[in-house]
Amino acid sequence: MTNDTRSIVILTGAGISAESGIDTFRSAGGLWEQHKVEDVATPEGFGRDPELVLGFYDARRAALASVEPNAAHRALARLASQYSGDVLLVTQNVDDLHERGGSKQVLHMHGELKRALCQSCEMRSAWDAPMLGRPKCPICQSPSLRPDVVWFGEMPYQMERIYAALSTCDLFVSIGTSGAVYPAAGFVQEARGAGAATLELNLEPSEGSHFFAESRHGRASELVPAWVDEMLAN
Ligand code: BJW
Repeated sequence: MTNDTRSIVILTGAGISAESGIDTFRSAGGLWEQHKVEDVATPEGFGRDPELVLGFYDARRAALASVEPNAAHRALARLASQYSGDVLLVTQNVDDLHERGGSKQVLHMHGELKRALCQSCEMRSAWDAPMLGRPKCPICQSPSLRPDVVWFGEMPYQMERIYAALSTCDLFVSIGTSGAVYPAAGFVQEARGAGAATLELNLEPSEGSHFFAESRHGRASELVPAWVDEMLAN
């Protein structure tokens, strides 16, 4: 966060979308109080009760139509378009609010609600309809679609690219994530080990707060635009 900062990696989690009206996972009343994580976010849960899992993701996909990006999403888009250095935006979120907030390049390490993964041909495609009725894969016509999201026990997407960016960045910023889920929870240590400055922006101290050189606590819609203003003023 000095004038020498050229390359920034930003990690976002559910907290950045909370003020848009999307439930987080681990807060009181959050998704994991409404559903057992092992039932809806593991391949084993999907194998046991695919209808439950498809219905869970159908409802969350449909809910995207009634939410809007907030000031934090828009501020990150502004940073990426105006900052003179490199900005890599990595999100754990499966919503599309970064894109709708103006971000052109978003790396969705846990997949996307609006994409389907065919378990038969293993191809991925854009998808914006319910999956409960077992629609056919647009590529192979098999009725074998699942949401293109990363469940526990599965490998998150584009890890090589993320670790490469973490190993060379000057600043790592974590926004609105509990630091409870790996490998994302370990990014701060990777970046720190490579000599980067580290900053947490979260409602409250996360599980990994002590790993960050600096933490700011409050609502993402306030903290993120203020931090972006600082970065662009430097
Ligand atoms: C605000 C706010 C506001 C609120 N403003 N802030 C033991 C040790 C270490 C690891 C493991 C272990 N046992 C098993 C593992 C591995 C496992 C894991 O991490 N388990 C943990 C439970 C311990 N991980 C995996 O299996 C992953 N795969 C893997 O590890 O592969 C092997 C591998 C090895 C080496 C390299 C690479 C890979 C896969 C994890 C997949 C996670 N999937 C989910 C579901 C995705 C689809 C869906 O959305 O349904 O991803 S689970 C869920 O948690 C979702 C989220 O992306 C993820 C993180 O949640 P997030 O974003 O942090 O949300 P919350 O609710 O937890 O926190 C919100 C935060 O916001 C809070 O702090 C609030 O305070 C804050 N907040 N309002 C600012 N207004």
